[in-house]
Parts: sequence; structure tokens; C-alpha cells
Amino acid sequence: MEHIAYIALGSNIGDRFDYLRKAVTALNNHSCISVLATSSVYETDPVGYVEQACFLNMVVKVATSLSPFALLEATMDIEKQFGRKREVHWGPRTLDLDILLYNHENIETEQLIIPHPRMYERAFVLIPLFEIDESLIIPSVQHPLRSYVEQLSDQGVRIWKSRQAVEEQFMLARKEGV
Ligand code: PH2
Ligand code: MG
Ligand code: MG
Repeated sequence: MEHIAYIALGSNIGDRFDYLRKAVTALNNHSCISVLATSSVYETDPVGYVEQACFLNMVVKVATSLSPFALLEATMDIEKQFGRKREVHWGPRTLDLDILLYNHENIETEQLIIPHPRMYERAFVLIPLFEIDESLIIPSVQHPLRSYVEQLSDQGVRIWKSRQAVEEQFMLARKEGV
């Protein structure tokens, strides 16, 4: 599994934690994806379209042999599997998976932009990402992730379940090779 990617997950409908848990398990069960690290789960105030319930958000680090586009398809399949319908833009969703980073690549296509174009201003993404990897450099701008995290002001991001508790409850079987 030669590529490293970071994926943000969010849910604000139904059993939010169960959606996150099922999505991370589904990622890890994919024969070409291995989940290497999980962040804490955060409860976060809605951003953008604010007339909706609070989200649970987290970030995972994966190793994968998939191309960025195949990884995007895999994440969309998982969203579909768990009932995601695309309705209100930035509106409520059972499950949202967004690829943040893929190696140090910059990708700009209609279908997929990496690094994720809105990640820089989103505390609900930056905080869990920083928790997993404090030394990340954002490839498109060559700035350390730390500098974005330090600039965050009123965050609306609260730990909901600690990283250790998440790891214990997800119990991901480690995979070798591929
Ligand atoms: N996702 C959005 C829009 N707003 N707000 C929070 N707190 N968390 C999200 O995951 C989120 C959001 C669009 O994907
Ligand atoms: Mg999103
Ligand atoms: Mg999305």
C-alpha cells in the first residue's frame, strides 16, 4: 500500500457515531485500504448552512494502493451504502467522506480537488488532522498544518470521544502488505 491519504468524516443525522464507526470499518475492510490512525471524535457546530444539527467529525489516515480517483469512488460507495442522498448543499447528511490529502499531490479536476479546497478554514477538519499528524506540510501552499491550526479562533469544536476510546471501540484489525 504505497500511498498515504487523509480522509475527513462527518455525520449529523441519526446515530452519528455509528455512521462514523461503520464508515471507518468499511474503509478498512476494503482490500486496497488500510486504516493506520484515527483521531478523536469531535462534536462541531455546523459551518456554512447553520440551520442544522451539530456534527460529529473525525479524520482518519489510510494507506492505499488505489489511485486518488479510485479512492474517491470507494468513499462515494461507502456514503451510498449508508444512505447518503445529495440534497441541500452543505446541508444535513448521514455520512460525508472527504479526501483531504493524497501523498503530497496537488490534483485539480472537476471531479476531485486535493488538497481539499476548504480544509484550511475548517476547524472541524484541521483540529483532528493535526491530532493525527502534527508535522504535516500542506503540499499546495507548502505551509505547515500547525500554522493554520494556530490561527483558528472561535472553533465550535469539542472533543466528544477521546482518541483512545475511539481506537478501543473501532478495534480495527491491522492489515499487512497489499
Ligand atoms: N460539512 C459540511 C458543511 N458544514 N459543518 C460541520 N461542523 N461539520 C461538517 O462536516 C460539515 C459542516 C459540508 O460537507
Ligand atoms: Mg464535506
Ligand atoms: Mg463531501
